Amino acid sequence: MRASLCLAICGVCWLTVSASAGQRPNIVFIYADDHAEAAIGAYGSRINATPAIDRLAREGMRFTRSFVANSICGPARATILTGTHSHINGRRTNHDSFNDELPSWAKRMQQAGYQTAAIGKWHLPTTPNGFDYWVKNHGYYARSIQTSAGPVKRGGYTTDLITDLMHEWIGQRDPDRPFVVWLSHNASHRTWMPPVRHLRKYDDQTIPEPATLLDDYTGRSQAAADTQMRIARDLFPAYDLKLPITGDQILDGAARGRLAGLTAEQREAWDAAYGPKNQAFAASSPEGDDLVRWKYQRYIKDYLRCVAAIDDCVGRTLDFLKDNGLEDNTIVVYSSDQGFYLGEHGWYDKRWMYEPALRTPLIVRWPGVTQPGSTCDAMVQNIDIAPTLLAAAGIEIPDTMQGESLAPLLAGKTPERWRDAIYYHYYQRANGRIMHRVAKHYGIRTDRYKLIYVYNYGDWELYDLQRDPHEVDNVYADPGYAEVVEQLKEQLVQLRKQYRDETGKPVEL
Ligand SMILES: [Ca+2]
Repeated sequence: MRASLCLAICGVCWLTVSASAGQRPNIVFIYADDHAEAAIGAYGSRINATPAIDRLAREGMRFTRSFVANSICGPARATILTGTHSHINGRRTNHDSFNDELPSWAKRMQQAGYQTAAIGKWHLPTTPNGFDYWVKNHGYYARSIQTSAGPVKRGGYTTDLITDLMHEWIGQRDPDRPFVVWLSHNASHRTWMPPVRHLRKYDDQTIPEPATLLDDYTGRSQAAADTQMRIARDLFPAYDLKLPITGDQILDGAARGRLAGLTAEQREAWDAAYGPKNQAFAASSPEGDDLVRWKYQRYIKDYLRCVAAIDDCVGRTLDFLKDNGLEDNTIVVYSSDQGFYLGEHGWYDKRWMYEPALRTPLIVRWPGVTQPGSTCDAMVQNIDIAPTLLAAAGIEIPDTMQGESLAPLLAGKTPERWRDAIYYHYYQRANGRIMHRVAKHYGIRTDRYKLIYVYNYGDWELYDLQRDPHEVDNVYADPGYAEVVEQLKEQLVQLRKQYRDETGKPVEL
């Protein structure tokens, strides 16, 4: 009550009160991987239910316009830590270095007396810095984990395992000092390996298809059609779709390795679940659009089974906090490193600046500050997370951070001069053998429009999101939008200047 009242007067005095009151909040930051808003009940999902994440939304604030700066895993994590765009922190692609010298919320909070932990997927080329305890874990089924204290033999389904590790870490903390833990899931990343308990979930259902599953990319940059992440063509039979390994498929080795990580008991359950489904597929032998639809069902059901496990773990964590008397003084954040294509434009994966991948869920429950069941329509971006965590802890925000604290928004107070556009830049064209081949591009998204520059193709795309929410009608060359194009280009130039991005080809006005 005191915090929100003070925020209404001024953000700075609130920070002072919060820090001096000696009641700095704990923070549990749950970070999924590739979890699209379209697969969250609170965001209006048509395809699944997420009761625990929805509970968090009912008890906190849901951001309806939450975006990323660069829609891919490693770069998103670098942005989250440092509050900077990719060209500033160096991690522009999953293969670039990361400037660990930059201030991060973890380092600042550790210095300020917080107990800090990072548990789960790390995906940066550096050793976790600013964390008292860390666990690095990649993949769905674990036999061992890498920790700050050395390797530990501990197995299980990763989503469950890292949640247990977080609860254990919180349980053994010093209760006299606040804590912050970043729980970073591998789920629901490719190759979508569900837990045994959910292997048959959705078996008797047909998941609704998105409107653009059979998109033909007419009117857009050739780069869209050149993209190699089509459900129809680019999912690998064994690696992605869990069809039998026949020996003549690319990535069979990886598929075998993945299954080798299962225990005998898990493997038995796995084969019992997929075996009959694969036999039915072989017997029906769908072709053409029917085959695309079959692939979509196989893909989306496995994806949603992985999401179901995340949701289970969010529920367990909310219960854990309540049962341990931590609910009232712990901020809980749910977000993802980016969104994902769940069949929109015929795609899986992320990268392109279209809405399903540009958006990312963001839900925050801050007892005494966020109004339960509230929503916030302000444009926010993942560069804002680091300043927000620091503000919540009453710690000064370093001027290297390019985002803004969301603390006023969380208290229901939108500052008079909040941003009216976000800037985006994607850099990673190829990705090893799994060639997504998404062209480098940057762009601007305002409340109504999105302008994208696919600079190595020399192509521009403009979408009127109000009229064309599915982004299939590129109106860049439409004379009726000439003025809009001109204004957006000027604004884009300003954003590139503001964020000091001189990478990629400049905008020609
Ligand atoms: Ca990701």
